[in-house]
Amino acid sequence: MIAYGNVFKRKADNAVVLFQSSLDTGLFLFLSSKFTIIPAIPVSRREVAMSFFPDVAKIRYEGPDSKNPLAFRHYNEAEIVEGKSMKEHLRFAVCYWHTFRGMGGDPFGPGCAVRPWEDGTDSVEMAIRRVRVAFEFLEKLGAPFYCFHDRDVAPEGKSLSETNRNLDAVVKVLKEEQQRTGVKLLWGTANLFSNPRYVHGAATSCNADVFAYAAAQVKKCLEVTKELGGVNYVFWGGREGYTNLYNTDLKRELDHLARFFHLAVEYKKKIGFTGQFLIEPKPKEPTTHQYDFDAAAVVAFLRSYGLTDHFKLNIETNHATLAGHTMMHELAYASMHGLLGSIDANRGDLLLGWDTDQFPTDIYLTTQCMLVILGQNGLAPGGVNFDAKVRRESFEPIDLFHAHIGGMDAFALGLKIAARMRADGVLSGVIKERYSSWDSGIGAEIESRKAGFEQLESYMLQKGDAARNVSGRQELIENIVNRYIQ
Ligand code: XLS
Ligand code: NI
Ligand code: NI
Repeated sequence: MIAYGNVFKRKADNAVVLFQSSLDTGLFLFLSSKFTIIPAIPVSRREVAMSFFPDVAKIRYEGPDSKNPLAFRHYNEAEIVEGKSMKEHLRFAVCYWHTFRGMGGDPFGPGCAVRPWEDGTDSVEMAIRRVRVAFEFLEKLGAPFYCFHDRDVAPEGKSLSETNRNLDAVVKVLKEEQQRTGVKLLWGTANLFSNPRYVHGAATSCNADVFAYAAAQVKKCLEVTKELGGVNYVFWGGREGYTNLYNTDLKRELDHLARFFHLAVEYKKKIGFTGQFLIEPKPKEPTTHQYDFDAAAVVAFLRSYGLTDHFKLNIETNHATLAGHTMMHELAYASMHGLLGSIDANRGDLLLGWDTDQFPTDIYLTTQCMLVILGQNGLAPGGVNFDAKVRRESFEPIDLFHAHIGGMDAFALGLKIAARMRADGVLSGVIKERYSSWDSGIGAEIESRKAGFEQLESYMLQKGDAARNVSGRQELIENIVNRYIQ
């Protein structure tokens, strides 16, 4: 027997009613006269019975006035902004590690998250069930992408070959679920930091065997990412860095890191993987001096080692702030080099000094992100990945929905605000005016390389002094920005 969905809206007052089991035809016909059926997708008895989030229906857009906590107020995936749908602009991804593996453990206590589907093991069977959980979540949320580390999705075995077999078994199910739901892989990545073998780093380890193991792991992860149609591949240098220079050969470690990336590029070409390679900067944690400190350090590294044609950057908010920058600065810096590829959307806590990976809710932040992203005509093939976790105190499964709905809405609102500001030319006008001395006269001559030191000296000797400066009007501009943020 097939029931047509398990969510109904009462015609009389529009109240949403959930039916958690399948219905027989008589009852179904009776209900149809009293209720509007929300999802028109047939749901088989088996799927309804297997639901891991039985109290949550597909999250829908209800508009800014909605008070339904399980609805979008701003993310309307089909809505067109600057000629593209919100879905295409934002390319939202859910991360596997925090959302499906995070249990809320911290240095002071174990995880306390309630996840009824977990059986407490790290078995392949559990990993496969978790894939079903993940895809039910993704489907109900309406996020078009997900991201994973190899070790999030499948457990490590006793040897590399057993580990690879475990991964293959889970990848088969991931593929099946991708096909069933249409959800795609934004990026895959290898976890080169959790296992004790990576204590001194992976590509930058003092132990050459560890470099070899990391290479084998990335090789496999590239194959798997290709198999799943991943459109990017991320390198986050988890333990690539150092704590003490007395025992560290800085130059040798950085040369090894570059060698590792060149080998990855070679292998990517060899297997015909067409996804974009991304490096994710982070300044501290776990090591004191992370090599990929910030966007500027990564750009300089890529340039020094001839890698700029093969890599872009995946910029994360909380990493930007740990580096003493704003997210907007990091995005703009990567973007001006043509190297902004994707973002890890989250936020830190102003009062805490570590990577708290909270969900983004600040509209100034999301507006600033979207100003840079729209300014470079989008992120594709990259996207907006929520590398974010619910607080330890938010331990129920429903909190995962609240967190993602809030993050998606914050970005959708930021997108709308940024587009309105761009349509009115508020900031572009300010910047154009501020730099107008470069558009003609001596400014244009400097930019077009017509004027050297001698010409500049005679120009100034003749003029006597520089033209007077004008106010930067910072406060006025902030007030104007505030008119848009509502
Ligand atoms: C950790 C990083 C990590 C990367 C993927 O701080 O953000 O989650 O995004 O390895
Ligand atoms: Ni982080
Ligand atoms: Ni990240």
